[in-house]
Amino acid sequence: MGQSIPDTRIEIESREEIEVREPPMYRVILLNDDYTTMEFVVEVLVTVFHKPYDEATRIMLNVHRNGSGICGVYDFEVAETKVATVHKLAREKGYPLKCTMEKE
Ligand code: TYC
Repeated sequence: MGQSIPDTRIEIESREEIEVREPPMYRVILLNDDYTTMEFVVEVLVTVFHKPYDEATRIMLNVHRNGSGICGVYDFEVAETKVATVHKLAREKGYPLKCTMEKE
């Protein structure tokens, strides 16, 4: 009759908590001014925000009438790059066009 070996095993609880939150998203907002041409704003909406021409025209007129308007919703890096691109293109043409971003 052998001596019984004491059970020294321990139970390891390996419960990992996985982060499942979505990354925050940012609205990119175009602001109205009195100097930037309507054509340039439409061009920006088509080339930077990939809007079809008719939608770009609608967004531009909405900004013109209401003072500001949403161009799109993106993650932080994309939104930041779009804002910087709009400002760069506008400054190259001497327009004061402004664009901002806000967390959703
Ligand atoms: N208000 C400008 C004009 O009458 C047009 C314009 C629209 C400017 C939208 C900026 O974000 C803007 N020429």
